[in-house]
Amino acid sequence: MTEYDTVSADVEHEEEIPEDHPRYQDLLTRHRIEKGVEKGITHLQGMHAEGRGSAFDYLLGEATIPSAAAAERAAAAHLLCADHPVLSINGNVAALVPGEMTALAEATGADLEVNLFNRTPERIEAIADHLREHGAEDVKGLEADARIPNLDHQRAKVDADGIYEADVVLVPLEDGDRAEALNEMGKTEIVIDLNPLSRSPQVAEIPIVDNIIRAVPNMTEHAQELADADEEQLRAIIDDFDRDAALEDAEDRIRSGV
Ligand code: PTJ
Repeated sequence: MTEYDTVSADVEHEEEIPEDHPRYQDLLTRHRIEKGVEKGITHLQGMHAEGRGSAFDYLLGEATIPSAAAAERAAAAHLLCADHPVLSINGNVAALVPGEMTALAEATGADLEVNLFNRTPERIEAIADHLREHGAEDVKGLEADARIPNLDHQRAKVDADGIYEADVVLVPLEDGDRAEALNEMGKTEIVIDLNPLSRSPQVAEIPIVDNIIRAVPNMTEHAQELADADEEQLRAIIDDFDRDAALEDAEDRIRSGV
């Protein structure tokens, strides 16, 4: 199949997308976001976010570049070392990688917490149900009994025994203000974002410039492989990772196309 062969716009099930299509991952991603909007999980703004991400991914060659692979390993090590790791879920994350986030939570002992930019009780419930349908047992974010300081009302709502007290938080596809506010709370932030210039990866201790549909399974694989590693080995992986070099490398790849 060539890049110019088309796939019907009204694909009902993702299995109908041919895996040998050269833009398979992009078509799959778009399809999942559309389904997410239809199910009331993903906000319409999530489509714009996806379009932006897709453009960066195209320029990165739709592949995990080596600096992102190193970030994914360091992120897995951080989650394994943490006292209380939490994986934050928004409408795009829930639509794209519900089962994969559940598997990562299981491999690292992390909690899953729904935390939305455009928060409504209906979306929170729909996302929690969707995660449960994909194997999640305990989903946080419904209590919303604590607030992230210095952030306006809806976006600041978190669970007191979840993101609020977490030491390491994975915040994928996040808006910059919230990432900065979490950073100011002193949390170790792991950010997945295809735009290396976005404020979220810029403030993260571990910025992962990769498509979330590749990044999360990669992190789970690392976590499974490192399950028996001791703290010293995990800290060595974390210390070896250079966040500034990784951000620079991703930007170079996007600008140069090499
Ligand atoms: O579900 P809600 O209400 O919490 O809203 C979620 C969105 C994503 C709409 C909201 O957080 C938002 O508007 O985010 P931004 O500011 O558009 O940022 C999203 C970032 O994610 C952008 O920098 C995109 O490049 C990046 N991105 C989009 N899709 C992917 C991605 N990064 C990795 N993988 C993707 N598939």
